[in-house]
Amino acid sequence: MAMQREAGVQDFVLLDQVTIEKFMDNLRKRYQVGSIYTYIGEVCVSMNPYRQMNIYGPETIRKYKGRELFENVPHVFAVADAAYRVLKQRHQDTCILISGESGAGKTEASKIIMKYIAAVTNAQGQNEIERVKNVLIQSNAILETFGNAKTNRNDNSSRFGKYMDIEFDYKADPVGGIITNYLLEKSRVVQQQPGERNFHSFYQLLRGANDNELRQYDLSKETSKYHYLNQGSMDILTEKSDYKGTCNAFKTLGFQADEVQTIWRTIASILHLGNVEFQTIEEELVITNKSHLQSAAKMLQVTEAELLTALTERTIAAGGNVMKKDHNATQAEYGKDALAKAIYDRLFTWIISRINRAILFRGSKSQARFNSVIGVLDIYGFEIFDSNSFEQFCINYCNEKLQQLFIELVLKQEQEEYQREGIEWTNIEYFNNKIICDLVEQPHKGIIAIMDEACLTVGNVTDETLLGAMDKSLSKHPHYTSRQLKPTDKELKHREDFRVTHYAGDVIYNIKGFIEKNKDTLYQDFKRLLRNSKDANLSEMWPEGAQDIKKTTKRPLTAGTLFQRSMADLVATLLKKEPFYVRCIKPNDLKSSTVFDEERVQHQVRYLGLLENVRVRRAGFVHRQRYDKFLLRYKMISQYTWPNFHAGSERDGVRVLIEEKGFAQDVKYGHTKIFIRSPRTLFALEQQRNEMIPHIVTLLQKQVRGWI
Ligand code: AOV
Ligand code: MG
Repeated sequence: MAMQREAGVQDFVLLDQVTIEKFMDNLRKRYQVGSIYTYIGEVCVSMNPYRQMNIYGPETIRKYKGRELFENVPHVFAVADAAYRVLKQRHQDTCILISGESGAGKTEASKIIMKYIAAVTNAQGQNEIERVKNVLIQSNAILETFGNAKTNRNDNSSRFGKYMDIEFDYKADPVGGIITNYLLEKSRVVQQQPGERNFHSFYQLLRGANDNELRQYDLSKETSKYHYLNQGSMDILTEKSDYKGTCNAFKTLGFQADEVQTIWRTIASILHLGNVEFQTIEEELVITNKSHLQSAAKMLQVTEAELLTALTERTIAAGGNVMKKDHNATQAEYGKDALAKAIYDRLFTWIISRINRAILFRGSKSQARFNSVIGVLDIYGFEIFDSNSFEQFCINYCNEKLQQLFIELVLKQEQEEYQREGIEWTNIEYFNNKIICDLVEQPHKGIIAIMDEACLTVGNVTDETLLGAMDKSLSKHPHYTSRQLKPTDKELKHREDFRVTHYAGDVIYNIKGFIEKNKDTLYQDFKRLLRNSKDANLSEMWPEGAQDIKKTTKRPLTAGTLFQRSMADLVATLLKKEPFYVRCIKPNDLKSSTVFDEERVQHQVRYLGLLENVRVRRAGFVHRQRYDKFLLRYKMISQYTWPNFHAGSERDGVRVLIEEKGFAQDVKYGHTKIFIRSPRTLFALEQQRNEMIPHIVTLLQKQVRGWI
């Protein structure tokens, strides 16, 4: 059993000294015996085991249900239970924030948490609640199929951010939910780095669908035939069974047959589009690979002529006149890729809206009025690749925001609790990454603002001019530098390179493509084309295609600004809830279940601020508990409080017990809670309690016998 194999201390606050060496020793010792979870107070540190662990079954779930954190060995279940108990007992919204770099185990943790919540709710077995639970769990399969891909850091890397609110009724049963998604890395649809793949969905369709289905989509099984799939890795993962899983999940979620058809047809259309090529022959734009053009049109339910026109010319409205302008091969190629990316992005958002429709509660109205929610946040982790672009910039900024939240809340929470309870408090120093968040998001001065300005400038603004503008305003910023500013820096190899010193490490970004990706424009012709598709579902994804061409439209917000706003909304949502944390750590870069890479792990421990976290926790008090709970747990160890204390309040009872046992020097009495400073006291209390239990049991047995 897990109990016997536990090594080291279960909570880092119990270390005899808080040093990086001791911290690492404990983490390593525990990891080596398969104890992947360790606490820092209520924060759960999770090491990715890279193997199936036998610790998520029904029996384990039963052990954690309704229990306090310290009653069992550390587990992410205990955190889920704590968040759930706060919701149930106090009707307070909670959220579970899962962080860590790419491949550290966030998505797995989020699924484990959802599985736990599903398992401990709906004791009465109500049908509608059971349906909602299934939908919540099954939605993951669909989200991963369309939003995850193999990267060089993780075979199943989330390429979008996900925040899910699970809504509970007054009995604390789940009655619904809503998913919010953040910026999908759509550039992956048309291009992948060496060793990486496109989104799982494409491979699932090609390798999982039967011959009959493939014929419908004009597709062949060979992934190498498709340009959008053959640039990166050809690895085969578990597509065949996954395709079935995805199809089953569509069924569970009540997707209609025509909706599922639209989805797979759209995926097929993208593969065909990818194989359409353009050439300029004698100054004429010519399309090669006509059969793919034909198939793409068929899948999108538009005519071949319409698609051809949209791909090769552009409508321009100027001064009330409408004109046509032919593309050259480069423009046509660019437009085609932009179209493929946009189609996939719209499809993904549409699928999520359909999932959200399915999670809506369909039972009685009174029950649907939910009481409180648990939010689960699973984002794309911090990542550094050989080549980093706008997408990595957004992803890493998102991680900065989450780290900022952790810093603020962990400090704030502690401080507030001490204040609330009337206890003195000493401050602990932290590296505050607010300076990096500001570097990115500050109005007028931040990178996003500078990018926007470049995108709004009329005329020929290139990525190089953008970089020049950034260099000019940010040259003195301690977390920013570039090739131009530091020509001697060997790591900054290209003229277009700039470096941001993130909380989790240095990342060198290449400015190429930033302007295009930030503008994120798609020719109006494409929007009209798809709006006019005979496929009603597809048409629904393109509402703005119905707009009159002559009407001038407001310039849409840039991708950077939209992302920044969505991050601000997310933070605002999270701040309203009581947070719980899971801090995921990746043991090595080899996906190995045995290697504990000292350097890599230590780096993560440092940048996650875990040591400071322990210090804050210890500088204050390692343990705090409400007087009533404390008395209930330990009253058997004192003659004054066993079996009941009658000589005053619960607080008085606790004081009497503590004084009798000689711990008075080590505790402080807050207004509602007792605060214990040293782990030793807690241990001593626990030990004495353990010693008393057999006596109490015998005593009770005698009593029972007496009654019989
Ligand atoms: P991530 O979500 O943190 O990365 P994942 O949750 O996808 O990372 O984990 C990566 C891989 O590690 C999984 O596919 C599993 O093989 C393995 N793994 C993680 N946690 C566990 C666990 N508890 N038990 C067994 N295997 C596990 V990213 O989405 O790339 O930031 O963007
Ligand atoms: Mg993930």
